[in-house]
Amino acid sequence: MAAGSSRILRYLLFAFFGVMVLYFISSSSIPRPPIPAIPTEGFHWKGSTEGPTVDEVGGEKPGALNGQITSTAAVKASVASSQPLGTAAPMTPKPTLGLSPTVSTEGKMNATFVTLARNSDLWEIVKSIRQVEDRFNRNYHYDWVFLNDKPFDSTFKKVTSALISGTTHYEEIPEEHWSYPDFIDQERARKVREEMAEKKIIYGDSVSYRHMCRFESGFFFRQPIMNKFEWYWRVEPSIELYCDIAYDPFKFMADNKKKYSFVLSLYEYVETIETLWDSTKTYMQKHPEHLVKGNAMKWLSDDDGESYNHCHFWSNFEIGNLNWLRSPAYIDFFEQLDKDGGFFYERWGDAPVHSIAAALTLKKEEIHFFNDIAYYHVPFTHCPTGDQFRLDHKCHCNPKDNFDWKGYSCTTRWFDLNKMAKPEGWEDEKN
Ligand SMILES: Nc1nc2c(ncn2[C@@H]2O[C@H](COP(=O)(O)OP(=O)(O)O)[C@@H](O)[C@H]2O)c(=O)[nH]1
Ligand SMILES: [Mg+2]
Repeated sequence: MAAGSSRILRYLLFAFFGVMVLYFISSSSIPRPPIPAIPTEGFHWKGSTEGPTVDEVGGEKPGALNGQITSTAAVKASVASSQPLGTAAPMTPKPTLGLSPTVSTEGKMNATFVTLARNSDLWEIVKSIRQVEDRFNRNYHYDWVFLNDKPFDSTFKKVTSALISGTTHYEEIPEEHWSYPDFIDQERARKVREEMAEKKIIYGDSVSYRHMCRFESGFFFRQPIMNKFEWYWRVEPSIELYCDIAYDPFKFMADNKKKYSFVLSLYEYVETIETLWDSTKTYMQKHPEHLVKGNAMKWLSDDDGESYNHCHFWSNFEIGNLNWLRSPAYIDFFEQLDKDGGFFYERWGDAPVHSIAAALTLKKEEIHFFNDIAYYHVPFTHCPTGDQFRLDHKCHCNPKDNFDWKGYSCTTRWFDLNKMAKPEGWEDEKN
């Protein structure tokens, strides 16, 4: 009896081990979700005061982190979603990581995008950022500087840094760069605003618009953060970029000795700059040493400098050299204008200010028309002329909207002054 039951026990034990072996073999072939390899905490956009930045934890290496992420942008995107991945449900779809493959950042220029914005501009500036990234910067990862007369809030920082593939910087403008200088008669300035409001001049009654124009004319390039850079590309909210930019415009500028550039030009609203040319003449008399031989004065004036024809480059788009803006030639110009008070007693815009300075203090060859940067800022479009060009550059603008050759544009004058051949088909786009 004892021998019989021990035999049964042995059979049972064999059967049990057999079942266990079969179970292990079959379960080891069940596919398992991969274990996420992304660190789960402590990431912050550059400029944040808490915790290490992506760069500090080595996120800048393309293809790092287990091959799951291909760029700093992707790291940031995953960080911005701030999902602690160790606790995420295994089947949750991953955020769309990795735009297209990164190119080498060797030979990158000392350059940055720069945007002046309010917190309330967030949902318009993100549209611009998305376009700049998709059309260009996702392959280059240039920095982006944000400037504001108030502190940027955490939503603004979080959303913009998640979209930008380079390092982002957020700076508050010092009060002395966004207020009335002591020599300005504020009562006189107030009366001007009332008069302009009655005449329905755009932004005529706005104080903040005047501070903005003065800041863009005289101070953005002198902010401590901007001193780190040599080149800037200005981006405003709600712009569009219509074509791929498959080369580095900063490098193009440097290689071709350019200092300032534009995509749209037009005539300024005369009521806003009645005495701007008088101040310019004072500057020209005081500082003949800054007037460069071979400059573009003929683009500004049809009578050798006696009067201004109101042509200006539209400065909501600019790629330029910061050292030129920081040069005595430019600073002396700004200071003359500032003392004369037209930022407040009229409504001088930074576009004619930058344009006049560029046309007087640079050689005309140092100013570049970026035909291949197709651009929109309400209400004007630069859509490159030529069907094949637009197809080759994957453009999505309507050629009918192109402003270049219309009567109110100054770009035809620019081509004529520089003896540049106009593209085939330009005459069909005149009207
Ligand atoms: N921080 C800040 N930025 C401003 C202010 N007003 C305008 N801006 C920015 O200055 C730039 C020009 O302003 P915008 O309203 O686009 O003027 P417009 O293009 O001439 O119609 C944009 O980048 C705005 O975001 C302001 O009061 N504060
Ligand atoms: Mg604008």
